[in-house]
Amino acid sequence: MQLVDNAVPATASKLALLGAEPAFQDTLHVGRPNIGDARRFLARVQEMLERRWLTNDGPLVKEFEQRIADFVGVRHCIAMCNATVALEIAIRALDLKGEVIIPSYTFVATAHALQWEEITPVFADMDPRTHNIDPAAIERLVTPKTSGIIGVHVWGRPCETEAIELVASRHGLRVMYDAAHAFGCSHKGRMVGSFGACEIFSFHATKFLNSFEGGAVVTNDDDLAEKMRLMRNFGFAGYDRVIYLGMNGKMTEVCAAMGVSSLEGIDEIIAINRRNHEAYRYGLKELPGVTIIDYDGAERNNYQYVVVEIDPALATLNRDELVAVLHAENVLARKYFWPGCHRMEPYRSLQPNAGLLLPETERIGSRVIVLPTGETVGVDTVSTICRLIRTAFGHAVDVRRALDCRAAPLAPVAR
Ligand code: T4K
Repeated sequence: MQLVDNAVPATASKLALLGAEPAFQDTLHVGRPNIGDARRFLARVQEMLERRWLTNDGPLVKEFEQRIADFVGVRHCIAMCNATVALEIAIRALDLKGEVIIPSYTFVATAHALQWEEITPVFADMDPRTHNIDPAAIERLVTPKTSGIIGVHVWGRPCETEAIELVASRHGLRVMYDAAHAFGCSHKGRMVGSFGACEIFSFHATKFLNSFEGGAVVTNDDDLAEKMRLMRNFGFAGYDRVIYLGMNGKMTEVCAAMGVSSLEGIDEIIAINRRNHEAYRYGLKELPGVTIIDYDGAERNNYQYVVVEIDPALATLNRDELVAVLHAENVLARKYFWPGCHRMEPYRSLQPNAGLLLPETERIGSRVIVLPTGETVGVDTVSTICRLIRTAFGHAVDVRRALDCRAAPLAPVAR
């Protein structure tokens, strides 16, 4: 593996922000889809077209569900059109009401799924060591209106499920997990997907395992599974019989074809992600104020997110300055999950003081940067990105001056 030489930052003039050509001609994205074996996918699509069964619980969806359930080791998998709808259906099937406690540090879909069901998301602070919801913060937010908790396994690193379920049992609350990031990960040797009443995966194009758009609810609860299966299809329990308020949450056959093909290549994708993660760790080693978040080597991980924390007290540039440097190089690094759900609408207006109880979410949220990885990113690319980061930190004064000039209003033209 060719890795970056940590010792030698290039000269400042090599940075696009300071006038050089961008290091990359084509934009590097966080979330560039992994395609896997396109021929196998296309063969499945051809068969699907010949079968003329395109959606509504077709054979590819059934196969995808069975394979996911087997992989995770649960009794039921109900595939859906995306994880947001899967969250909504699960929330309704669990009969959550009133207030539900969730982290603010998550993709806004977790909060929206509740608000859409007219349930108030109550934002709990994170544990800064894990970026996951802090069980002690949950306990402090329980009120007579609280009906449940949705934990989010941020970056695929599992929540403290034991502590969360203890709080839940003390207060009689239901627990479910947004496992959008955590397919293929384990917690204490048990696959994510089998915790709480149910868990939700996302197979969106940007996820390491993708079905274009897609998601799934997995559960060991037979009754809950049956209810969600019907709710996914308008609540139909037979040709002319509707027994629940349902919606259209179905996964299409073409999405399932992509999902099955992706699943067949999962080991290769994880190996690539892991290799890239290690290359980033090596490339950013011992850079003051820069920490790459780690995965527990004793567990199964998908390594789909390369997450770096920049400590403004120790690093020569802050997170936003580094993002500007990388964007100028066509590296579209992302500030997930900035600024936190509580600062997004409608929560910002509905709960204007929520931030007062979220100091760690605010602090960590302003430090995190997510870097590109996946099938389209090779170790040479990782080396270049790390070298750019080292160069920027090594020439912070020049970088800051260039950013100040860009921000300054144009001086009036002299006559
Ligand atoms: N819960 C959690 C914790 C989640 O993180 C998510 C989704 C959900 C629930 C909801 O799951 P779904 O309902 O989506 O199944 C992206 C994804 O769209 C979103 O699925 C994901 N989390 C989130 C973390 O990332 P954006 O708004 O950042 O997407 P966007 O359009 O900026 O795309 C990201 C990058 O990927 C861009 O630079 C472009 C690139 N890209 C994207 C697509 C779709 C490509 O190169 N090709 C593509 O086909 O949310």
